[in-house]
Amino acid sequence: MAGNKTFTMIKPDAVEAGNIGAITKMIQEAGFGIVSMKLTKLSKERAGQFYAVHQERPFYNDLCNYMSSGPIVAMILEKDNAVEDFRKLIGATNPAEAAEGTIRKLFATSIEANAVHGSDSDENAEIEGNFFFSSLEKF
Ligand code: RTP
Ligand code: MG
Repeated sequence: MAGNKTFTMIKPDAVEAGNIGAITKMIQEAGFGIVSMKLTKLSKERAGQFYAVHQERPFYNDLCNYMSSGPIVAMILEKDNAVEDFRKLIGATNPAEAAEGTIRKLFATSIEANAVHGSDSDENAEIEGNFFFSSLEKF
């Protein structure tokens, strides 16, 4: 059975553009509850750890620079079938390919500066939530 938690970040481009409120509203209106939430900033090293799975990819260094370029909002979200439903809500990685009405279609500016992150599995949702939140910050 699919898990009921996922993890997201509102990425630096969307925070910088003033879209924290609009994106959070879309997330809640889509039926996700916010379990944990914080505004923080990743160092390049921490961004590299978070995206370590991509370290052999050509875009890795740019991705780490971008993800550490400004504040982000980290959230643990709750909903039935959370991982899959959240990835539907955010749309394709490249906003040019994202479906109408998705968060990336509305707010992303490029394949890199694509407004939001969404975990790709229940296992990674757990790992990524624990990357940002202590047990005291999770309810
Ligand atoms: P995310 O992990 O952030 O939710 O995004 P995703 O699953 O849709 O895409 P993924 O393949 O995991 O890539 C992670 C992030 O790396 C940046 N990226 N840049 N320049 C490029 O070709 C490129 N490809 C990916 C994006 O910020 C992407 O979300
Ligand atoms: Mg991914």
